[in-house]
Amino acid sequence: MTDLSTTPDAQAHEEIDGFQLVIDALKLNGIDTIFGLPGIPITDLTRRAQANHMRMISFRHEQNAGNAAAIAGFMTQKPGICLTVSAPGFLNGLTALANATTNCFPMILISGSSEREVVDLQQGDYEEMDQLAVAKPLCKAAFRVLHAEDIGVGIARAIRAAVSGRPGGVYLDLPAKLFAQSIDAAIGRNTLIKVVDPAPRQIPAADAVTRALELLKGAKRPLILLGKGAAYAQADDDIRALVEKTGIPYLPMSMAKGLLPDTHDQSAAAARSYVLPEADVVLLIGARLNWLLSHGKGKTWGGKGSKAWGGQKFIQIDISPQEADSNVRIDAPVVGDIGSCVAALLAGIGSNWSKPPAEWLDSITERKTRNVAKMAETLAKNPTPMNFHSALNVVRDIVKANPDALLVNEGANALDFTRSIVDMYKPRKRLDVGTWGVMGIGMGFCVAAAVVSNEPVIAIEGDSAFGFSGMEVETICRYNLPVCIVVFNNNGVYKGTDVNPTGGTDAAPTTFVKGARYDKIIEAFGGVGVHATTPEQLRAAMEEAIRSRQPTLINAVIDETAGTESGRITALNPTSAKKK
Ligand code: OXT
Ligand code: ADP
Ligand code: MG
Repeated sequence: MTDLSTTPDAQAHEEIDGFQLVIDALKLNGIDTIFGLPGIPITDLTRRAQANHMRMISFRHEQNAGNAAAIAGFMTQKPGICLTVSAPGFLNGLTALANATTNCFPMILISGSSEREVVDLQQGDYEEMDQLAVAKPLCKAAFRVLHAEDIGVGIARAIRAAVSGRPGGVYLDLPAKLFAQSIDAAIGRNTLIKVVDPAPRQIPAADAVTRALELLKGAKRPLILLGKGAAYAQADDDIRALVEKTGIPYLPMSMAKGLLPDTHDQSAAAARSYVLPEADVVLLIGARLNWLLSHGKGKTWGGKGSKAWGGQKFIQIDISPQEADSNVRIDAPVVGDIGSCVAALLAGIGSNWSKPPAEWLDSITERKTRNVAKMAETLAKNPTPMNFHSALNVVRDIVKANPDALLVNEGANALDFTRSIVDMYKPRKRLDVGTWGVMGIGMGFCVAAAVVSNEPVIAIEGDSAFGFSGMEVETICRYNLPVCIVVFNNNGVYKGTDVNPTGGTDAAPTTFVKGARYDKIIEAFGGVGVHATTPEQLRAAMEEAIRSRQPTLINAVIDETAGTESGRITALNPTSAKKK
């Protein structure tokens, strides 16, 4: 290209193109990382993002880039950006966008798209698809930008939609023609918007706070439930103060583990099935009464039938005013951001709040002690082959010794046992399958966790779960990320023992190649592969992975008979009503 910038005329007409405006708009808003996969029409955008000192993390499949963006959003409260090509690339990213929206993670999926005129007349363009229409029902908001002058507004709207109120996924459609448009540089730069206060605080109404405190004060068996909204809110000190000043026992949902250390005296996690039905007043902080909490009713909550109310009164802190009453009556909704709501409750509590009755606390301690002792006994066993417990006993120690490390976790048994066995010590360190129980978040989450935090990342992966995103071990090696993947290899989905009932040669649907060596996969890309058949080997390999910060994959051989169908959620498997 001829450099005309020295001539006075060219100076007067300095131009800026759509590529640069997108990059400048993101950077202006403090976004410094893009997770994506190049191709028409966004290849140059990926190159130029890198040339402009953005971190451009290139994946092998868009779904993993999308999952990375989503969890980066959860960790940072800034929208994670996923960049894809049109139609198939967009669709690959869309699953992650929908999952982000379901989990209330802020994320923006930016996809290039084909020529509007051709797409709208369905004339068969390259990768033709009306992406905006497809995305709309699956995300919080969707926008398209047609003119370079509107890029600033488009990105500002996407950022606000992703992080304000209940966070979620946003789709931004950028047609191929937009990137090449050039406009006067000064005018173009002037169109960019630095979003002021993108997630404004939402102060709860004073009467809502009073109502909640009245209810809590009258409780004989109060319980606090912390959800991943509480972890997202980054109001860690106030949440801890609220728990400690009231003396109320609390239960962390999976991704809220570590908000207070799991070893905290007031944690009732080890007495979950006792406290849920017994509690009389439950304070929900950033947790929905969805399937993970049995919809707030039924036997889990002491109800007489599967849908019967257990008699609890609920206080619910949530930023979404529509969340209350979605499953059972909420007697005291407190609508606002968690930071403001918890601060308001704390102010109302003052210094002479009476702790819950000793009878309630003692009965919880008794159950906890019993369950913890039972667990310790199981963990101390050393069977051959390893089972979930003997392997997780090692992981538990390693996480304890490295409380800043992030723990990514997916699978069924590999998920459920890890959740209850491995204690977390710090907020937002446990990243898992979330609201959908989705498989495939593993390697995307690992990449983002390492890129965002620069801390070591440990992934505990069922062998099935790992398969959904396994090719990203190349990405992990390429960026030399400090990720230690442990594949709990029990030869299948849930377990490896099913057989084809016909006696035919096809494998049973839940089983994989027996004795597979997942460790060999990472060796292909220069990472460290370890085959571990004993807790000692597993411990040595994990310690070395954390010390060296080398990408590592440990194939941990687990007894193929040890798992349960669907892990802890066996009851959700439909069984035929047909009489045999
Ligand atoms: O109180 P009780 O006595 O009940 O005891 C509880 C606690 O009190 C106690 N506890 C403790 N005891 C002692 N000490 C401590 N510290 C302690 N802490 C707790 O332990 C128990 C259990 O506690 P928990 O877990 O808190 O309680 P509970 O009752 O389990 O809680 C209920 C739930 C619902 C909140 C909880 O179970 C939960 O969060 N569950 C999430 C479940 C989930 O999301 N599962 C993943 C989905 S399963 C299935 O869908 C799979 N698929 C299909 C598929 C999916 N998902 N996605 C896609 C895209 N395609 C397909 C597939 C393919 S899983 C899967 C792969 C599986 O195979 P893998 O090879 O990957 O994995 P393996 O199974 O390992 O082979
Ligand atoms: P879990 O699965 O851990 O129970 P959920 O995803 O069901 O958690 O619930 C998270 C809730 O937190 C959502 O209802 C969401 O609206 C809410 N939330 C997220 N961020 C905030 C925030 N900053 N302030 C208030 N509520 C929030
Ligand atoms: Mg398995």
